[in-house]
Amino acid sequence: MLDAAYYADLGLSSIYDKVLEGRRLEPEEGLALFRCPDLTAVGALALHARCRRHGHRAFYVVNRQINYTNVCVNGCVFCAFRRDHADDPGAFVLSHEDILTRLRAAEASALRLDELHIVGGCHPNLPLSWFEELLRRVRAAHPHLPIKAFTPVEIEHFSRLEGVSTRTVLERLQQAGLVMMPGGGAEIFDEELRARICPHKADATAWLRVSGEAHSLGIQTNCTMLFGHLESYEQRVDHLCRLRDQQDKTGGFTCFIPLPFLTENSRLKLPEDKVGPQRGLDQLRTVAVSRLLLDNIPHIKAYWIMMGPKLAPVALWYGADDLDGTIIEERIGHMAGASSAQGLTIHELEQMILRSGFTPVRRNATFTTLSETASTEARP
Ligand code: V47
Repeated sequence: MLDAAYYADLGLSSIYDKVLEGRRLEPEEGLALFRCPDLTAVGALALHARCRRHGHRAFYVVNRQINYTNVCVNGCVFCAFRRDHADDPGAFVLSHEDILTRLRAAEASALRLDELHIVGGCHPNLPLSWFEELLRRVRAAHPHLPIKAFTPVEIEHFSRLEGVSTRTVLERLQQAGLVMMPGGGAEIFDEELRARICPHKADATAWLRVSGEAHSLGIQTNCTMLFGHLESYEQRVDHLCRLRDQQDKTGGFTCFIPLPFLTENSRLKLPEDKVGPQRGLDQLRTVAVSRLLLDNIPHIKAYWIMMGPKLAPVALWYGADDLDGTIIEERIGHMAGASSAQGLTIHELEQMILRSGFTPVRRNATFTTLSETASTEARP
């Protein structure tokens, strides 16, 4: 498939050369990849870049997600998870005890967890001390368990509520046990579109600044892009390049997760041409272009909850190297119509990876390798 003459016919000669030599692509080249009529040609380049970094290894994590509340002051138009007020139907806030009970049950059934992923809405009156105490109690009860918690949007919200800097918030949470931050809330950085879909949320500058502050404190973070809604290819490329620029400066992004927009129960209605079966192909293409443009971010996640358990492993052939994990309970995607299960077993995740021709690697929250299962199946 990696035939120079074929890429020349597609008008992608310089991209082909750069990918094979491991050189950086320009934004216009990212755009050309989004517009290329042959998705498999784009995928083959992304596979090359992915295998250069990770060979045929594919990562997963034994984790538990906890959403502590869905009450949120941001009112993002696309979000089906949020409730605007604490007394709205379906609104919830978990107590510390609820969270610890869920964790105990998860550890009892899932052997040993290697990541606890905690995120929630921006609640109008949970003070920073509530989160510090939560982290301390989790750390006391589960000292081995790496805690990945709070997006840059939540950090910015805690800082505004508390009247202290985002840096101080990060330092206090780090003291209490935070080791890693998830990448949610980035949505799409373009200011004009952000003003339409999430006008009250921390803006692009704040999101990137908080990520950089976390990196400077030694907290690794992830990053995301919500796509497949109203954004153009130009806005996707702009988003990816802003992440790449930030990474050049502060270097702490570990994994990028492209999140395909799920439409159910959302107030954001899509035009006719944006819905339909071609969306799966667009997801594979977006994974591939992300792998090719984000030359300085080590991992690309095909999040099986949002992409679905059939398409996510296919994305391993299009540049992704991680599928996320066992999860156990997920709300954000499921309230927006995700038809995937709530969780997968270790066996199911490993089989998914093996059947796709890759070698499963169990990792923890910060992507430290814990164990590798030898592949028994022939690779296509
Ligand atoms: O911030 C909200 C997105 C994110 C919808 O860092 C939606 O390892 C699709 O960020 N359709 C939360 N997406 C999930 C997230 C995440 C998940 C797994 C791992 C990591 C990580 C991060 O989900 C939100 C928002 O960008 N989202 N609504 C929707 N209807």
